[in-house]
Amino acid sequence: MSKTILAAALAAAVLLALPLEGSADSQHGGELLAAPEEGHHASHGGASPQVEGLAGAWAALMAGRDAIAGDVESGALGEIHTKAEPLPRLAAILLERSGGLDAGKRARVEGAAKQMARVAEALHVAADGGHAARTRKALSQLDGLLELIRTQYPVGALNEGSGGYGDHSNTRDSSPAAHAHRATPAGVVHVPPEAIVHVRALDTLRFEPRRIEVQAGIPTRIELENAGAAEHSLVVKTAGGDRDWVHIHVLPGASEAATYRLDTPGTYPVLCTIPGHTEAGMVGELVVLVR
Ligand SMILES: [Cu+2]
Repeated sequence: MSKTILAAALAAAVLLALPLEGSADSQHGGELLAAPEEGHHASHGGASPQVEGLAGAWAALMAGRDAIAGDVESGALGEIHTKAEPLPRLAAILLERSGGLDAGKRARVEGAAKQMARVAEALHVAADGGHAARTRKALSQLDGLLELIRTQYPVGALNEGSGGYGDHSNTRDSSPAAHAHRATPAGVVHVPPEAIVHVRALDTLRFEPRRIEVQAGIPTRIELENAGAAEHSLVVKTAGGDRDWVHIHVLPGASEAATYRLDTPGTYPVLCTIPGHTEAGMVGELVVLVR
């Protein structure tokens, strides 16, 4: 990787970061979605969840999701109905607090917030009917919506104590804040990259290039560009397989990146973890070279 290319890429990233701050036209974001029906929730005795700010709304959504996932995992479907019910309202609250997003991203959050009602309904119908497999499927749809929502925000905007809007490049970091509902990929570091690797995800369910190389111990920015119309990810598991070493998820037409330092030389499988993609051959190789 030449230093010139690196410098140019970093300069571009800085330029891309600038427009974000001023893009808010948008104390009107909250009007896009009708106010939730409080009475409906009151009838189930549910108190309003305490949610403060954008991060609070997101945390409440994720807490709800995790509670449901725990029940799905243990097969205790009895309370999923109650747990799923606040989700659409929480998504509406999140949207109301998303005035800083540009119109396109806010529209995507709005769309996902609307679908949240349908998915919450599917969850509770499946759970009430005792259909574990259908409940699981609805949960994965919920996860898809949450992921879609998450990726509309700059890094940190959904996490408390962070800088919020305006301090990010347009190519968002898939680092810890961005993957708040997952474990942080083990290889992520927060230092300036010394090299860049660019990978394209194609709708032919291929990575291009299929083989990527990084130098052991060198902080390397891994960029994943989605050139297709489907979601894709680039995931490398740790040697033990229990964690993601690298995990970048990217929506259609977007690019995502994070800086990784991978210290253990070797050749590791790369997977796209979007359902069906690995099976269809969307795999590759990550080679960590000895320095
Ligand atoms: Cu894929």
